[in-house]
Amino acid sequence: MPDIKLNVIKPSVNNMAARVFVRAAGLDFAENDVFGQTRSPEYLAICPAHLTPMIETAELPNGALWESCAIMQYLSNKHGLEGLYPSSPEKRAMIDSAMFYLIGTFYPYLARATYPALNFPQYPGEVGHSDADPDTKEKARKAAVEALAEPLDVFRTFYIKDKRFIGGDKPSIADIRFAATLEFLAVIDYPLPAWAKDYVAAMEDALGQAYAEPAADVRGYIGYVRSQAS
Ligand SMILES: N[C@@H](CCC(=O)N[C@@H](CS)C(=O)NCC(=O)O)C(=O)O
Repeated sequence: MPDIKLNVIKPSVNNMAARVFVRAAGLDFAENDVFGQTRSPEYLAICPAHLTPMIETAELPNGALWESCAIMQYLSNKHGLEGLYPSSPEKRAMIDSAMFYLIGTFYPYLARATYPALNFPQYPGEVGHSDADPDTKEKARKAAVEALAEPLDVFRTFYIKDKRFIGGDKPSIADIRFAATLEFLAVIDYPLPAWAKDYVAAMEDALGQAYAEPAADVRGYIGYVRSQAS
């Protein structure tokens, strides 16, 4: 029986991050597809936040852990994955900062910009979740698309800078989280700058099947929603 049970929803980039990570790290895992089951009494009993990705292991105090970045940090710590999550305080600080910046600033704009096209429910607190009229929601969505460019460029100018990846020559867990996130922008035909396209290609090149297999599920879903919309 594998060490790690990873509960996933395959079209999601939050899940893609964890799915790429366990493959890239060569961990012993089993994926459990919980599409449509995250609000069942059984799932809620384990994960009251009804979120994926979520790992289950008896070694954790409450038996479960969610939040993609926390999962990658925990498993890196547990298995001593120095390459993906270096223990040098300075290198680690940059990786942590990039992940917090992504989750706290970049992703909320990206979710507001893309979730309507993906047919995903909005993040809590988003205008899409409120009783605002459709025009107001569309205005907020367009404003989020506009707002994406600035934090996106921060990844280039600050976190990646003159290196290949946030992690340096090799991808780190922050790179896995960032590259996976960029995948969703295809659903709105976001004009990804050349550097970002090259970056995703470099990630795919560096990680091979570990990246390609989970990415295919996200890209397949985007292809499906786009075919339904046209
Ligand atoms: N910040 C979280 C976001 C997780 C998240 O939003 N998961 C969604 C899929 S994209 C989910 O599992 N939703 C199911 C539900 O709320 O019932 C992470 O990075 O893991």
